[in-house]
Amino acid sequence: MPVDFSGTWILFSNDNFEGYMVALGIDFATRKIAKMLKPQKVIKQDGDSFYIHTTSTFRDYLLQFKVGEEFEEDNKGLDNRKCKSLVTWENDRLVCIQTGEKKNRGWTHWLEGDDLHLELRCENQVCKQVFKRA
Ligand code: VLP
Repeated sequence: MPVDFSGTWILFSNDNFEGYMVALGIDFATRKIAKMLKPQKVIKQDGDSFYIHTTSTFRDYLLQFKVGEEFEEDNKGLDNRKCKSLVTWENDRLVCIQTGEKKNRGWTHWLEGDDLHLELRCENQVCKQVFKRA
């Protein structure tokens, strides 16, 4: 049975989000708001086609992609830097490389028990988020 990330997920823990945001150049006022948020993720997965909608009371971010197909990402409402993104499977983990101005930028999603895990990387910073099913 292949892994299925589909569902509605709520942020449960968020380790070093501050460091990740600083690495992305997010300003102080925005960081102050952003770190108070409890974002949700709605994920719809159809084979290798993904819809990942991260929503919060402050901003939303929608990402749609197909595994193995590079796409332009605008990061609108996040740091607004454009990059080229490619998501691939590494065993049951979904690994995204975001090539652009920022070095070592990307993320990894995986399931562990009943939880959704997300590691966000930028430069030398790693943010670790865990989500629970809504
Ligand atoms: C910007 C950095 C907070 C902080 C300011 C806005 C959207 C994997 C991937 C799919 C992400 C989420 C990135 C969060 C970076 C915030 C607004 C927070 C709510 O998710 O699921 O896009 O990259």
